[in-house]
Amino acid sequence: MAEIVTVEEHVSGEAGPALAGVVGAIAEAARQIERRIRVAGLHDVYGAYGATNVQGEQQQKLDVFANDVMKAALVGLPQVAAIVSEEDDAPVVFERAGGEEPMFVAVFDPLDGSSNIDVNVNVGTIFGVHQVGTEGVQATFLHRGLRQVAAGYVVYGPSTVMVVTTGTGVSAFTLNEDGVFVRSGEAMTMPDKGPYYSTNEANVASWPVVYREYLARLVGEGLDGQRYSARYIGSLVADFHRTLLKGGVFLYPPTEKAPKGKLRLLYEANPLAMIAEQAGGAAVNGPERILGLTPEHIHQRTALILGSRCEVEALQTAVLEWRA
Ligand code: AHM
Ligand code: MG
Repeated sequence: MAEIVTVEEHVSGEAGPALAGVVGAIAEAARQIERRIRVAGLHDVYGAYGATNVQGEQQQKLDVFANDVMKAALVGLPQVAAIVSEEDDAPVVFERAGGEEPMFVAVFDPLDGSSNIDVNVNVGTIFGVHQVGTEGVQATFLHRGLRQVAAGYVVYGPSTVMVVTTGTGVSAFTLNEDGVFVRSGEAMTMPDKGPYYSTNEANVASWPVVYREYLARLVGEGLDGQRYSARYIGSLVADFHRTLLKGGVFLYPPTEKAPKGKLRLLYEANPLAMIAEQAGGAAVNGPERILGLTPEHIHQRTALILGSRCEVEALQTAVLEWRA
């Protein structure tokens, strides 16, 4: 029988117990979120909560539940100095004594894919972890994605799977019958090129022309003779998870409604970009590498093109030529 390795044991082996404690707490929160989602129809947890978050979006009851669970899991850890959540206007900074131990900031989107929450379609949790440096906690919020010491996501679906990197490859953990995330994949790699593009095509008319031409190329002549098929769920985690396993490209370009892009740099784009790169893929905002961007504020939005190396590089090259 295969050896059973939990996500916390795995991360501890890769990056030490302090970081493993943070990832383990997120796994525990995900276990609780999964339990609530699994029986959501039996309880009064579907629908709107009645408030809007700082992004002006209506919060769903499950958004609020997931945010509370994530915060409760992390607040108790002495090595977590602060958290940044999509659902909270400002970072929450904890009073910590400090000392020799490493300290971390966790950034997360507690429940991503709000339009799919009420309809029994995949949703997810996305997280990144930064280590607090000598420059202090406040500066850590605006670290570039390159400085993440861990990143990952949980996709709640037919199976609930947590995908994690600490900078030495990508591993997957499947939630078992006992509520434990057990390692089910190691050294995961994304195909260099894949069969699918994943995007909200209803926005095409309001994309910059270079993105329209790129999409027309994927469905027309294709790349290197391979033409593409479409897959779009509308939950970033699920669309990315498929892209990681099967290859291809996810794109959320700038639109008229969201000229800087819709997705958030800190807790959506950066964690998935780190996973993509660690698996041999790539992530850009058009011209630039996502992980190299310096955030100006915690809820900053970005265009996001993410997936197999071949498709992402083709897009980046086209954008750079178009701008030249
Ligand atoms: P959310 O954080 O409010 O859930 O929004 C993010 C979601 C992503 O999961 C998904 O990629 C995107 O929004 C879908 O947007 P659209 O409905 O415009 O296609
Ligand atoms: Mg989100």
